[in-house]
Amino acid sequence: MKPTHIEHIGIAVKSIDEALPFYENVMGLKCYNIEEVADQKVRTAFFMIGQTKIELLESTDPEGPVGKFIEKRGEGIHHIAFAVDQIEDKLRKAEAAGIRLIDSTPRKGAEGLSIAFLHPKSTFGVLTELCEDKNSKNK
Ligand code: CMX
Repeated sequence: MKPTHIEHIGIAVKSIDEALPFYENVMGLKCYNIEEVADQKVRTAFFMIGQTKIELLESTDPEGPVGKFIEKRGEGIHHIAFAVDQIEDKLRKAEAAGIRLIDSTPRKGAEGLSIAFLHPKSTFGVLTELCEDKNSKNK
C-alpha cells in the first residue's frame, strides 16, 4: 500500500461541544472545520497537527456506526485513516491479500476526500480507512 502519511485519527465522542475545550484550551489546537456527513450519520470537527488531522466524530443517529460504537465500547479512538495514491488500486490489492472490505469502491467522505474502510475484524481490531485527496492533484 505504501501510505504517504496518516491523514487523520478518528475519535468517537458523545458531544463535540463538550470535547472541544480539551482540544482547544488544553491541547492548544484550533478547530478549523465542523461538518456533517449525512450518509455516515456523524458530525465531524477537525484539528490539524503537522500533516495529520484529529477528527472528532459525534453521532447524529444512535443506529449509525459511531452511535453503535459508543454504545458498545464507549468514547475513544474509532479509526485510523491512511493517505494513499490510487485508492481503487489499493483496495483491489487489499482484497487480493484477503482483507475484508467494507467499501469495495471509494465514496465521498468529509472534506471531499475519496474514502474506503477495511473491516476491523481483518485488520487486527483497528477500523482502517484509506483516503485520497483527488482534488489536490487536479485529477
Ligand atoms: N473499531 C474496532 N472494532 C469495531 C469498530 C471500530 N470502529 N466498530 C465496530 N467494531 C467491532 C465491534 O466491537 C464488534 O466486535 P465483536 O463482534 O467482537 O463484538 C464488530 O466490530 C461488529 O460490530 P457491530 O457493532 O455489530 O457493528 P457493525 O458490524 O454493524 O459495523 C463496522 C461495524 C466497522 C462494519 C461499521 O461501523 C462500519 O461500516 N464502519 C465504517 C463507516 C464508519 O465508521 N463511518 C463513521 C466515520 C465516517 C467519517 O470518518 O467520515
